[in-house]
Amino acid sequence: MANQPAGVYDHGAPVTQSPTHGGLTPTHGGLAPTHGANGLPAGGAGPTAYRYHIIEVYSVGSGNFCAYSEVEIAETIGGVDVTPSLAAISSNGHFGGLSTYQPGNLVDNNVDSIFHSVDITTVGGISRVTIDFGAGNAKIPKQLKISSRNDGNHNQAPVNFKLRCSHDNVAMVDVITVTGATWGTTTAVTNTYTS
Ligand SMILES: [Ca+2]
Repeated sequence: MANQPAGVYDHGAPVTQSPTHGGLTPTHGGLAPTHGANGLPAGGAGPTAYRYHIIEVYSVGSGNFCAYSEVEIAETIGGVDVTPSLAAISSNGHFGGLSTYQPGNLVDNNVDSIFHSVDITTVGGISRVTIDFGAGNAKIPKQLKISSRNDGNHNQAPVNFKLRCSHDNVAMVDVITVTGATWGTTTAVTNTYTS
């Protein structure tokens, strides 16, 4: 610098540099995204676990009341029922507000205790039972079993219904859709559905 006139500087030939991260590849390479928009599964992403499992019933065999005795959910076909220890199961209305008809009766492994809805025409035509597995305890909805009542009103069992699932109880995805379920003419029939 001392030998150069003021205001003139020799910067030398331009230096060609490669990017400083040269040679490094992304560390997440090969991982595919497991979720689509809104946290719901992208097509073909494989089984997804959900905190909320919701049974929505749109029609029953007879009348305007929906009643059934048991719900079981398993994470694999033929797998263990994950519902019995549940503390959080709710509905959009059970008959008379009576404990005899509360939704918790669906997960007590007893076909003699039932969930019995309010008149579904008073709740938008949908009886909804929501199972909340709790934060950090999401379950894969692979298999659903529903059992009808163990008495003469067994034809109150769901005919058109869905198992819907959600991470936040707001955005729902239809997991199982059943149209025209049949329950035979006997009591406490168990039907099995898979996703
Ligand atoms: Ca029961």
